[in-house]
Amino acid sequence: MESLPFGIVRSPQPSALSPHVLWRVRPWSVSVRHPCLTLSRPAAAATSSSRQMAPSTQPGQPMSSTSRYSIAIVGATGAVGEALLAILAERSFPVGELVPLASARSAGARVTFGDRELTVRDVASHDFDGVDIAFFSAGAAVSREHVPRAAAAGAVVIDNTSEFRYQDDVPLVVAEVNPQALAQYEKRGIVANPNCSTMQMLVALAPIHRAVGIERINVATYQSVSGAGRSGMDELGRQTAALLNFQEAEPKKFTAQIAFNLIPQIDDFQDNGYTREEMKMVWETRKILEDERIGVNATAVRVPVFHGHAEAVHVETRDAITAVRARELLEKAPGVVVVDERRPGGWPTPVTHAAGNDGVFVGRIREDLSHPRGLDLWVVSDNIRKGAALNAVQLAELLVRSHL
Ligand code: NAP
Ligand code: 2RA
Repeated sequence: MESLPFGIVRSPQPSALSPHVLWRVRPWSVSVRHPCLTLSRPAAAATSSSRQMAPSTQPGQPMSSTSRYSIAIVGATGAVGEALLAILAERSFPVGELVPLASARSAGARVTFGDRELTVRDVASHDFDGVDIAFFSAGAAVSREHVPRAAAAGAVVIDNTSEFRYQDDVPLVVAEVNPQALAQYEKRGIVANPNCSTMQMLVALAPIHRAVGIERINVATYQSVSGAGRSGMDELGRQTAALLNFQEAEPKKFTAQIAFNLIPQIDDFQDNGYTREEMKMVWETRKILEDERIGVNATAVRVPVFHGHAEAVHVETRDAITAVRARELLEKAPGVVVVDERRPGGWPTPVTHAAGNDGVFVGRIREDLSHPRGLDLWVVSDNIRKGAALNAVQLAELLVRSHL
């Protein structure tokens, strides 16, 4: 049995459907939870620097705090929850007790935290009394119901869903961009984690905005199926296997076939013709950069990639900036890894750079031929790590360091 990239295994046994090759899908929801991390693939060009991203602690170094914190993770069996468990352990977050929570469906299941096996409990019957930090990553409806009672019980909630992001008394924080906003968590006991597509874009754009101001952002996203959770990954795997075996690819999770295809709709349509995923980039950019004047025009597209979102970003700045100056700023920016050589392979991709890594990778930096103050960038990052779990853990580190 030969392993191929991204969880597809090729069997030497001929198949009735395909006389030469039998393609099967590894059951990643069971045994390969994060395919990019477990399959052997060439080390990404990025690896040496991409893991050294955090503004608050260096990966692998223990945090200096002597206190231990009681942690709850709601959605611990999901794609983001699993990454939260892994990243808390990797970064030696000072965890005392850790309670993994999910729905009644998963109660009793086991998850791994470092060298510990923990039993998942049902959030509906969980009492948050005594929890210091609660990570919520189980969808907006679950947050709507359970975040207020977790906060009322005294936990500081770091919410990965869209439920509280647009509320004025809840800070929306990217660790490298607006850490100062975190102090506002005291108003409600809640901090919101931005959406993955906004997160990586703003890590890359904040240094340019600080230097010369950004007037307008025009962005097209190329978003991996893991952005839709485990069921998104399952659907791409299942459809790919089916099509390679000359079978039908029936869409269930997505609104059209995703294998070997692109879908120009993520989330629901709004009255203005944009999708909610696109409008999140408008609302969140303005809130995080504290600048209501910035124009954001987004087109969000789902692509048949397992891990890592990519974005073609075109900005119009207030003052002109050269590509050389922008590259200098980005090379010094926390969280950013510049991969920008004008040769084949001199740019980042989801597979070779982002998947399983912490950085926001920026390449194809160039001045826009069609606009006197235009700049183009290609921005790639792991949507589950920096786009969700890593930023949430960075916020917890900042809380512990300065607030708790
Ligand atoms: P996922 O893989 O589908 O996992 C969903 C998790 O939520 C599972 O642990 C599931 O537990 C739990 N859950 C579902 N319904 C529940 C209920 N009624 N009560 C308690 N727990 C329930 O999804 P995901 O990708 O991890 O995303 C989780 C959240 O993070 C979503 O709000 C998503 O928008 C947000 N987010 C995701 C990304 C990304 O790139 N994936 C990025 C940013 C933000 P069971 O095992 O019990 O079903
Ligand atoms: C997606 N941005 O990629 C979403 C995940 N929150 O679907």
